[in-house]
Amino acid sequence: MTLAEIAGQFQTSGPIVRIPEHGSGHINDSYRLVNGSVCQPDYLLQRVNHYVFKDVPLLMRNMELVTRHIRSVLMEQDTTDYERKSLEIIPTVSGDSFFNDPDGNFWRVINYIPEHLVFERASDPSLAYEGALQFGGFTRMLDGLSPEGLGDTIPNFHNMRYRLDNLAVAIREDRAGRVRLVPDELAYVREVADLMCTIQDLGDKGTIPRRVTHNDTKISNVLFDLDRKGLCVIDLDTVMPGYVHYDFGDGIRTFTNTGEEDDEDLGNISMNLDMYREFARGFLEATRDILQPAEADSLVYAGLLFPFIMAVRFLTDYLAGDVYYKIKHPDHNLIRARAQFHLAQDGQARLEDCKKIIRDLLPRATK
Ligand code: GN1
Ligand code: MG
Repeated sequence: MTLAEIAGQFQTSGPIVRIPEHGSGHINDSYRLVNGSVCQPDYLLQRVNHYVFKDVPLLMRNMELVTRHIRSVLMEQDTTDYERKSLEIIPTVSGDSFFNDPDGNFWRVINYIPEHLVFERASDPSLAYEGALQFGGFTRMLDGLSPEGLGDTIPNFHNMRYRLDNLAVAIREDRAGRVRLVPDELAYVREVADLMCTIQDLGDKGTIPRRVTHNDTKISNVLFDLDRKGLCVIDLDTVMPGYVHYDFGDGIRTFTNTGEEDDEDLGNISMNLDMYREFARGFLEATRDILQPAEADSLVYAGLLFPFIMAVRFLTDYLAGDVYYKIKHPDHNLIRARAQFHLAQDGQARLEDCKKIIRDLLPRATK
């Protein structure tokens, strides 16, 4: 089927005149459905990667629950422009949330939010604050939705022990013959593995509560308006039960990094504490009064965990022969892994400063 035929399966209004590719995700393919009628909206058509997301119907059910809940919260708050501030699933002509094509691909259409900006890197602290308000607001709005109603779109997605086990399998199998190329990286993993399981262990013991979490709170998953104010959180594929640390942590990983996620020059990479402070300030402004003391007290470890877990995942994919992430060149996953390990190390070096930043932002009772 052509893209135009697939787009025709959905309840869009107005003639779709162009379908250019859209965005920079590592997993799904996205296209903008450009409306020929100026008074009708554009849409976003996405093919959901069913190699990564094994249960797309479950994923779409989660997405329906979450988008509906967020819209109802925004409407209660009397937000006039809730359409620009939330995602909406556009149903197929038969009323389903996705379309299954004859080749077995899964497609969905969502609203396209016009006049937005996307950033791959935070260029000033106000972006970190604005982005954090969005992700913190997401946590806050979903505080009223029970995580037990959602399924795991990717089981154990941010379970550090599971990711370490997967790395161990990739090392044992050595499918791409690359294990000999990464002795330093593997030594670092062994050295810090226990520290990086801090959040997982608190969760396993029941010390921190499960919540509905986004699980991909990178800066490029916030839309900003043309005045660089946060508008909306996007990319809800990995919304599932988790810990607040997952969302705080991936935000810290991407908003504070002075380099690129895949920077070859490790000298460019560090954790910028001004960004850290502003991200933490925005996130805690939105979540301060819903967080439990045990969550607040352990939040700082999330900033280490996320660069590290991403590095472990990139490294595992490198050793397995690049089967998961889209890559631009053969060493891409290795370069990503090295960059993220470097950021984790920098976070370790700044841990005491980060603790102080968070302590100063919390109300006295949880200090
Ligand atoms: C993937 O597809 P994208 O870019 O939204 C990944 C995230 C990683 C991210 C790294 C389902 O997200 O976990 O943080 O790449 N998503 C999945 O940039 O694995
Ligand atoms: Mg994503």
